[in-house]
Amino acid sequence: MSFQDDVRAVARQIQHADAVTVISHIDADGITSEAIMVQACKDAHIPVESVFVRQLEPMTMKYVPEDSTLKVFIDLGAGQQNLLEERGMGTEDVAIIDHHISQDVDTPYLQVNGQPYGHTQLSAAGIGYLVAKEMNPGHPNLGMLAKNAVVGNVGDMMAREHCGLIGPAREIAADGERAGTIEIVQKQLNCYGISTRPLKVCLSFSDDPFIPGISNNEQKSEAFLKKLNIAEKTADGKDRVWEDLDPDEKSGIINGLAQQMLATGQDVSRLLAEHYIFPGEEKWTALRNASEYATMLNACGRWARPKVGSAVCAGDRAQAYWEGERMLRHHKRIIREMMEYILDTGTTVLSHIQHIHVGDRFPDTIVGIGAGMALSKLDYEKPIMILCYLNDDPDLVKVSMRTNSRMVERGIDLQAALITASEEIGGGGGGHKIAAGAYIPTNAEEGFAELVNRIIAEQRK
Ligand SMILES: [Mn+2]
Repeated sequence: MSFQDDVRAVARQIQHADAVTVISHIDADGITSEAIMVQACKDAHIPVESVFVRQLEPMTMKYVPEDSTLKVFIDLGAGQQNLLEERGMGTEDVAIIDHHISQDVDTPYLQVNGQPYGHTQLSAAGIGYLVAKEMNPGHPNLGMLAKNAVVGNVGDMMAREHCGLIGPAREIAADGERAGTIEIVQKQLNCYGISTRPLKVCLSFSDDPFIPGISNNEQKSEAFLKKLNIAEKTADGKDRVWEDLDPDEKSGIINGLAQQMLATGQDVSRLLAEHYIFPGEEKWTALRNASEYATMLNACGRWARPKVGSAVCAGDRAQAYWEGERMLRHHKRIIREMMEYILDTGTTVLSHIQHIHVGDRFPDTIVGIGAGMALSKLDYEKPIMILCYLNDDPDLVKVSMRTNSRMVERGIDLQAALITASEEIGGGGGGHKIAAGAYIPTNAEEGFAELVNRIIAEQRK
């Protein structure tokens, strides 16, 4: 079997279904995945409903209806096939579209997953798009589906490692470009917020790559722009954003930053990246480019309104869009408050990490993001660990850790550290080298930071 064979098999399973239930995850990849599958089913005249879960686990299985619909698990399911088996689901009841590590069970559920074929930079939304395209290659909404797929891939950090999408995900972006829904802009500054962030803010927030004298420094960013004679405001007094700049201004900034980096012996290989712009969306809105769009969807999901995000993906630019905008503003405000709380309270600094317990002040769904933001203002050499309580489970503490690319290059692997440490005390963890999380028993909280500190100390080169 090839990857394409798997795509085809899942597409056929869906096409033969009388009705479908899509079960998906609440982040940007999950939400775009759901939107893609719902659209594909609707266009094939298959009745479809959907369910979002924060995680597929014994407690959330109750949201998966016990009816005769085909259950399409997307962006989850591969690692939880035992739950499907325990439910008594057969191969004819299930199709799994996922990009997480698969778990072997006795029942050979139909699954399409890029992992075994080496497509490690292809998220669930990307695979969902390929299934939808296989269901109807001449799909009239292919451009819209491709756009959603690119948002999902970018939201799941598939463009991070190579400063752009690669492989099948890149081909999907090219499909969107052909359909006129996506504009791929090459050799742009590797930064976030190109459509809505004022220039100096956009520059000062970039920390991958870290630009000495610019990153984390809004005043110096402003001075840098002034030196290059780049106006910060438009004629009518609005803050200009990266997208507003003309090509000469963009290359002026890029050259200036490259010089600044080279002068201090920095590696400039991550300075440029590909941007994915959506020309059909309003300028100066979060929907205008893939990464800011993904943030809006994540905001909807993390504040328990994934269906709002889904409606935005399906094209709602009225009520759902306004609600999405509101969630995004709220999301950013709470994250800023959390960052300020961490900076005001201060972290406990150990030899190799720093940590803080925020109790139940902030929802566990945003603690990791707040950690990353706070770290950009703290000692970057010491990964930050944030502990918080869960409002629905007093027996567990959520642990979030963040570091940055410079420390990953020096050997830090937060995923490995948290898996080892949490398993030692009866918890569980996962994630990536740069960002990871774990759940640990509340009674094992004491001493956990010291345990992780020892592991991180051994990792440091
Ligand atoms: Mn995903």
